[in-house]
Amino acid sequence: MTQQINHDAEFCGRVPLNQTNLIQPHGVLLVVNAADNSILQASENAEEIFGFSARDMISKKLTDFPFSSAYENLLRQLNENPSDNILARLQFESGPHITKLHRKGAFVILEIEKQKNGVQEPSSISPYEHVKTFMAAVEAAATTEETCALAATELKKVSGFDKVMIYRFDEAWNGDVIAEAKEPGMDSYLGLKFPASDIPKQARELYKKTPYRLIPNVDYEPVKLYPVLNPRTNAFTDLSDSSLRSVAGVHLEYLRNMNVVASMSTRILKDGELWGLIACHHRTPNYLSYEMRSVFELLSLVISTKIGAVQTKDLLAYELSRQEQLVNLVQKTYRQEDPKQLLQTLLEADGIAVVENNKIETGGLTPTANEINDLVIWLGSPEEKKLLHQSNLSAVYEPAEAYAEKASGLLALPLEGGEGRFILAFRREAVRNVDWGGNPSEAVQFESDRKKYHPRASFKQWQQTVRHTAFPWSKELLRTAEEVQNLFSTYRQKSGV
Ligand code: BLA
Repeated sequence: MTQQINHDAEFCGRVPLNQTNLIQPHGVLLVVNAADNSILQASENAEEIFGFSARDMISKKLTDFPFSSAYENLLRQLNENPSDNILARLQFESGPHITKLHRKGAFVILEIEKQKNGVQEPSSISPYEHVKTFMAAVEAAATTEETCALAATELKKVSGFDKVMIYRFDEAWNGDVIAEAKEPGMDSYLGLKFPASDIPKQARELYKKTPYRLIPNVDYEPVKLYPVLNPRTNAFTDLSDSSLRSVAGVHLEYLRNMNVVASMSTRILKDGELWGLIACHHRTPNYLSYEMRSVFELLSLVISTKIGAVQTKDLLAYELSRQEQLVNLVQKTYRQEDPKQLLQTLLEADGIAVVENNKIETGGLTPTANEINDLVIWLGSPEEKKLLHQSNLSAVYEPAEAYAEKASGLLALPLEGGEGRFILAFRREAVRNVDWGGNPSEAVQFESDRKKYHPRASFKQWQQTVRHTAFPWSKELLRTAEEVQNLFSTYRQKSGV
């Protein structure tokens, strides 16, 4: 198996996103002192909204403008909930504009969106009609994949993006493209996996506060804040939660390498955690209206609710059959019948070993008695009788390489009542081919000075064969295993076997 470098944690995860005083030009940004409403910094395009240059703006207070009382209302809301992002339509010199406010320490950051730059809504039907159609269609979807495929198709229709993908994070924060709707002639990423470092952890973290990230044109001319440093702190103002914040260079290069000119990503949360993204690409500049972005937000909620419902239904079915099997297991144990076959079914294993008093009983596909003996010595006596589960046993216990085909997966249930009492469940190797969107080992390309770096240039399918790995033990299965462990521990104590 290819050993992968974890660029997510080691390198890309440290690219600072707050060390910039630049914004994208599709809006104007002001940094305001929350205490006295004085304007401390303004983006150099302020004139386009306010009719005053950035230099002139910083001698003013927000209360000097006609929207003053509306602003003070918003400020009150923000003071009550300082972690909120507040959106409002405020009246400026140049007309009404969508404005976002958020708090950063002692400062309020205002981001005023410029008008839509003449891009037509792609569809004559109201976006809300599309939402209705989508919600009705999604009712009938039976799986997560089906739901996501419907969402991608509908969102492409409604937004006019050239490509809409649904991207699901795996347990290591790599992402799988599980649904895609695209214009003919564009590269397809459906079924491909992208390494975690493509959206490193500090970039993922931002979705906790901001539901989407919009980059209307990767070839934008960044706009500076004036003055460069915040006069209160003599440092850059932290723009990490700002929607207009200029984009990290490495990501702009990444999008260019994908032949993408505009990009938008909307979070999909599940149980409060980032589950995935709706990732959209366009081959020409695309400024999406605020209304359309709201549709994305709404549909991302519908998707996560549906995913939750599908999973609850599957879990319920699993729970029912598990309960039945557990009852069977209890009966078998008390009747002193051989439980191995049932354990194998219950733990979804290819082989089972029951180890007790230096006696090893096996059923199904397992390593030899000697190999199991050595394995038990290696397992020792786990603290608090914690379960041990591995889907790549030879990575942590080298001798297992010799029998990887038979047993790459191990679930060890240490039992009460003496050293070396275990139920061991084994899973055979399941050779997996993983299709990556470009070679993940080449995710970061360093120049010869080892300082400058670039993202990979190719996203063509790159196949990795993963060996010595079994299907992982699911969270639900581990709960079942704990119940089995309790049952056998109690049985032992009661019967004194
Ligand atoms: C940001 N990377 C992002 C974002 C996405 C991706 C969606 C959020 C911004 C956006 O919406 O465009 C990645 N986009 C993808 C992926 C697909 C897609 C995987 O459409 C697949 C279909 N990126 C690199 C390397 C580094 C890196 C090597 O390739 C670091 C060294 C970093 N990506 C990186 C950073 C950001 C980012 C720092 C945040 C950009 C910002 O907010 O300024």
